[in-house]
Amino acid sequence: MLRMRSDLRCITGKLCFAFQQECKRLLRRMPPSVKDNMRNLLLLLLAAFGLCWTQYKSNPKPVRTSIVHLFEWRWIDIALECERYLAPNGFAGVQVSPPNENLVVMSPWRPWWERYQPISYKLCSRSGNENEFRDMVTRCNNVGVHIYVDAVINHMCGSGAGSGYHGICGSYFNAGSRDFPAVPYSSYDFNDRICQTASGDIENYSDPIQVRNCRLSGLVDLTQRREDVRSKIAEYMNHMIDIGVAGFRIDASKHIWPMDINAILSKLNNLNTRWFTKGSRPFIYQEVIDLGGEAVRSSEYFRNGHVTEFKYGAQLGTVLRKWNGEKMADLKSWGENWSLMPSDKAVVFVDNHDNQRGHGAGGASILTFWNPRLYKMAVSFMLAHPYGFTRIMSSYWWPRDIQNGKDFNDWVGPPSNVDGSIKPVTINPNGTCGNDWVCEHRWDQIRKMVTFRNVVYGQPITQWWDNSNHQVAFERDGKGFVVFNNDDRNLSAVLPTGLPPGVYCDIISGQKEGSLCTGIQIRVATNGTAHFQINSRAEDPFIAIHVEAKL
Ligand code: AAO
Repeated sequence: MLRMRSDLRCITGKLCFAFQQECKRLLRRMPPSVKDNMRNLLLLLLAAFGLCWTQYKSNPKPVRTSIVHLFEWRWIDIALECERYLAPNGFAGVQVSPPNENLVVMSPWRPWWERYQPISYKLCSRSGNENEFRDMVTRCNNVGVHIYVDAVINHMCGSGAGSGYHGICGSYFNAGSRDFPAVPYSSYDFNDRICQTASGDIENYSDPIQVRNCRLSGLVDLTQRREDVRSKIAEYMNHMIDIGVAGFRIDASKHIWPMDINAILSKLNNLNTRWFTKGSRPFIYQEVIDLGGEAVRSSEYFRNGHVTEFKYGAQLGTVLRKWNGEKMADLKSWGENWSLMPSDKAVVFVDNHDNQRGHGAGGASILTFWNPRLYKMAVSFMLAHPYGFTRIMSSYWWPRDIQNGKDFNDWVGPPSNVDGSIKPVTINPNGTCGNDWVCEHRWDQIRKMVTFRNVVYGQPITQWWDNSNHQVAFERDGKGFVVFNNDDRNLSAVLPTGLPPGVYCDIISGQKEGSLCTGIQIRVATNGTAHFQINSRAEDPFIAIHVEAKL
């Protein structure tokens, strides 16, 4: 019954919307010679359907549409960031680094990747202890920013990690005999008897069986087919759900059979009703790298939830770098037509913690903070475009040492003190971060495009313009308009914006402060057109306006 009603609302909503669009189109094209009463009649109908549209609009409350990965941040810093920055700027949530106890790696010295080698499911890591984790979840939820945990459940530590009390919180393990008493797991819980490769590692990605049953980079591989393994994993995840987390990134999902993930998910509790409506399920996004050409496909995981779309950053990077003759104008069909997965399944990002330093996949086209001008454009395009669920990367600085295309410092961990503890994220008077934290999410343009995405949420692209080259512009139906100039020539064009007439403040060069604009002002004429000028050498060669930045 409920479902029927919501389908009906959806269909009616879509009809209203289509009718409104048609009226708008007719009005735009109507020659002045047409009698006034005809115009009036259409305006009346438009107003009536405007009412019906408002009634069926899905999200009357301000929406929050993007999450940020605060890579390697301490829980106490994330709690502060939720309160002082993420909530006021409309961020939906935070992806946090793996919170469970991991192997302490001393050589190389305390690499970031030690956190992807679990020793136990105690909430105890370089980011903080369980009390600090609870405090972070509570304080972030209290201001409407939700926590998404990076769940490393495919494996435990590397098979060569030896034995001893080297878990970061002192738990004992023996990697050789597959003994992890702090969970507990024993040799029966691992895939060693099932994997068929000579080395025991994944040797060939075109064989889906070994991709799931053998070790990824030597990491001892759990058998999620076993009931006790499923239960231990679910117990770990439920512990965090009960504390108040909203969902999970499932690390290395490609290496777990989709049906085993499904079985684990079916054991998960509903979200904590202190913050979430009764019956809410955790938001799940699975890390599956599918750039095409391999045996394992993203689509195998859709029934479990969302999936990371790695083609997104790789292809967007190629376009913005103008490689292979690709142009921004080609982005007119951006989305499924570029053989990306269905939008409602995709978690999208320009870069992630792996491919920003040459791990994982994506290749050289990936844009990162090291190339700030193009990076800001890429992230802003992602936030302006309706495709996918958006995740923003927030990094720390490290001393890159690139020789023949490889970064020999790709292992360097977060800013830390001599004892290995992570340094606090300090905030400079101008709002940027100190102590070598890059904080891309605090870059002005990115912050304001997060707001843009919230304002235009649910609105399709209704006008697209390009110069057949690297200049493009598009409207998010009546709510916002963006123009990008990645060309070698200046842009000067009068474009139909579809926005109500008035003066708008460009949120990239400045912002609306009261009735004033600190940046470029864009005047939308009564026929909806506006004149845009963007110098090809501008540091930020793009303009964005939306209805909440109207003066
Ligand atoms: C560390 C050491 C290792 C050591 C190991 C055990 O670095 O030398 O053997 O400990 O002692 C992270 C680090 C690893 C680290 C690990 C554990 O990245 O270096 O190993 O922690 O500490 C695959 C997986 C994907 C995974 C990615 C890194 O499919 O799930 O590798 N990402 C996640 C995390 C990541 C983490 C782990 C998983 C493990 O995000 O941070 O590892 O928990 C192909 C496949 C991909 C595959 C890549 C890389 O990609 O498609 O599935 O990702 O190879 O192996 C073209 C192709 C593209 C291909 C790519 C590279 O682009 O189109 O498909 O080339 O060949």
